[in-house]
Amino acid sequence: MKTVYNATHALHRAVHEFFRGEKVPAFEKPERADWVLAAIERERMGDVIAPSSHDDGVILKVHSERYVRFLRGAHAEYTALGGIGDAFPSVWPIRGMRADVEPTSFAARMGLYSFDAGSPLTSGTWLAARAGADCALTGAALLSAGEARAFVLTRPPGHHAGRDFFGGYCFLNNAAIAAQALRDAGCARVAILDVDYHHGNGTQDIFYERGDVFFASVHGDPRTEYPFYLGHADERGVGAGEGRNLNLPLPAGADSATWFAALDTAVKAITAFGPDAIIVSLGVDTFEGDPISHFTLKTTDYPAVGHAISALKRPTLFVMEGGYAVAEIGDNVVGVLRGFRDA
Ligand code: OKP
Ligand code: ZN
Repeated sequence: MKTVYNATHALHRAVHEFFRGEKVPAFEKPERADWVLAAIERERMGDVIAPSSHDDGVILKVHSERYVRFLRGAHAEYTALGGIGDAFPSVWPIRGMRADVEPTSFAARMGLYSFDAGSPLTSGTWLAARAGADCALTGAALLSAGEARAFVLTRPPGHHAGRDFFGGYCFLNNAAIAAQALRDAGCARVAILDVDYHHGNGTQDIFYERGDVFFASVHGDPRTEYPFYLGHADERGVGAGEGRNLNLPLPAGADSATWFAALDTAVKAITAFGPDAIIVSLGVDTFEGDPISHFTLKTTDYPAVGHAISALKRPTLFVMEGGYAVAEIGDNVVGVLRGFRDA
């Protein structure tokens, strides 16, 4: 299985985030990808390749033009205004306020295009995220060229980024970009299976009204878990997307058997949808030792995740999302990929 690796990921290196009233070292850090790459090489999972360059065409089908324009120049704009270090939003257009008028103020645009204050925007965020989109597009092209599987190893992650907003450490939605690329390359139907601990609200947002891309997610119940305001079981899609969104929220602390039963439900629903290709938003923050999540999977459980996904019997692109227990992240990711390959 080839790995498309974003070698420029470390350009995105947030210093702090806010946690329980304190500034703490950012959880989403470069070491995450370094450790996954080390495990890929140690376990001889296959060639590690660089992405090829793609224009913005597919990106602009899943993200709005004004959002992409903002993101590309945001940190330089912040610095020119005297901003120091990483940029954070501080004000948001909540219900009843205007999101259709793009303000001139930089602070106001930071809030317009984000939904939390936990996603530092750094000097290298755009370059790292844009290279990640190239990795996603390269991974999709591998599947279109006949590969049965591939892995996109990138950060920052993508599944919380919606059509015109960032948040949850995510800026460009790599999984959504790959799904759109596969659609454009001739797949009539694509399914995205999100196994990250956190609901992929951005991916759901992008495809909620579309019938051609099925989104299924197993995640911590948003009543108590981030991203809180989306991810409930009654969100089933609208219009052409009716019935094409499946949320399987589980209580924080859910055991592995419960989690695997939900995964099985998702796999059955995707099978019924009949996709031509699968994108897996692969977060391993379901791990028992994850510092910001509350499921209880063990390292020895991860091969069974890959095995369960292989039952879909479709070309499959794994895209890296979360996982913050750095010492174990490599073994957990490689476990999934190995379980899939060896099925
Ligand atoms: C991104 B992904 C921790 C609070 C949670 C946001 C979590 C984003 C997770 N300080 N902050 O889905 O793994
Ligand atoms: Zn997560």
